[in-house]
Amino acid sequence: MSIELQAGTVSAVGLPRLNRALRPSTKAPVRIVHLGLGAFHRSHQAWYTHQSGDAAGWGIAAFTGRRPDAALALAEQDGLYTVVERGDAGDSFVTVSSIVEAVDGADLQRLAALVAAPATAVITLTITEAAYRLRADGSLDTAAADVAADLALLASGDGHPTTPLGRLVLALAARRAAGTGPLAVVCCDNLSNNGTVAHNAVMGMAGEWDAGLAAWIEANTSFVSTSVDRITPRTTGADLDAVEAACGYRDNSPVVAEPFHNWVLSGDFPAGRPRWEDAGAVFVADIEPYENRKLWLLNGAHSLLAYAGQLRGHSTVAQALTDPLCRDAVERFWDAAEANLPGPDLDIPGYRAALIERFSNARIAHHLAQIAMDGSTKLRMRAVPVLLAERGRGRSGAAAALMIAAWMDFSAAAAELHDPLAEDIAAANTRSAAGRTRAMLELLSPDLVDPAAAGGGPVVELIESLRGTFSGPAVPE
Ligand code: CS2
Repeated sequence: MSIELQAGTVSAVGLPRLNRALRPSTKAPVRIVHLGLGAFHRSHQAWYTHQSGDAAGWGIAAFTGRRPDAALALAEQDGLYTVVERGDAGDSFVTVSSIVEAVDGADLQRLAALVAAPATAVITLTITEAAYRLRADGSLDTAAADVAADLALLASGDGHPTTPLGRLVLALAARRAAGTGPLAVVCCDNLSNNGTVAHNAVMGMAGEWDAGLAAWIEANTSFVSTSVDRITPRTTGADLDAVEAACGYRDNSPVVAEPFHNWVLSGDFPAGRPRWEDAGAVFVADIEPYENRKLWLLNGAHSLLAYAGQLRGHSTVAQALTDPLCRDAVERFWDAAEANLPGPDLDIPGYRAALIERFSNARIAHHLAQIAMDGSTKLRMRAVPVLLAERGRGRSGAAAALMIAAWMDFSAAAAELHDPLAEDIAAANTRSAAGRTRAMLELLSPDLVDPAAAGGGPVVELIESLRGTFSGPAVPE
């Protein structure tokens, strides 16, 4: 959490702290375990669960990632928090009660006990795209320092892995040992085919540790794919005050989100699930078109704006979109993406128009710096597939290549880079022009530099020609 925690049970103006005594609410039994307690989980999956018709039967135990802060703040409020729905015209407030336990992610004993419990039916994940630690070819990067360290810890029987994958595998081992049967793992990170990605990452980790466990997971775990959507910027101190003024209580863990929300899911739930459809979730047989529509159009435009916009001196999505150079790049990228999305059922023109409206919501301060993180992982999903599809159709793919060129310019200029491949990127940036571009492309996808790749082929020169497009500030100083 980026907000400062304010200790105590009352606010500066004497308002009581939000909790279940103040706002009596059913404390549902834990049937969902979540890994990655952050703002997005609270504005999305926990909000959907709260809005389900059978919410009284489905409590969530949510575990943090690296730091315990979010769990500590929420635990002080018995798991209750406010979702501020921030529209163009104003705010509305919902007190959400579906999280019944907020736990420090390092508490692996509690995690194992809950995952092993017979009542637990679903594990949801928002652990970030980068946490799946996949190589450009889609397999688990067992050489990544934290993965290798966790594998060594698991092998030694230490029982305290630190990565979300290591912790999940350990907890699944506890379920196997307890004999409590199959369950669903629902990946809610922005990755294409995210169920398969989660499957491959978990199986990669489990397989290295214990072949018997890997076989059990294969037979007993349903990896559900989902497309998740709700713009959720970081909470600020001003948001805490807005909640206090509107709700008459102090909430140290509110979350601000746009009114729009969307959740498309595909897969089986062998031990049941909440009626998320009551809150608008959609269950489909083939998720790929929805996933690509969201990842390419929404997230692709976000990443393009994150790099191009910051190079031009903007700090939020809404600001960057008012810059004609950025807006034009987004529209051209959308044209390229649209040419590779199927049929009229997806209503791409309507989706694009809605995105312009959502991005222009100036009451949501969605910071480009937040979106710019972990670019090497995000661009594999957001730029590379459109670039390769365009080249496969005999076109240059320049609109998608421009996103990659902007990422490279941004990476070269940034004082500090938040990226799982930050060291490789820094090493690439010490090389001369074409060598640097080639090295950066290799980090995204081998197909971008392989002359024999289907539809791909070298795009080094194309990218080189696009470098510097956004290098001038939008407003001369
Ligand atoms: C954003 C997403 O930070 C990012 O990479 O593109 O978090 C985006 O806001 C969500 O996917 C919206 O649903």
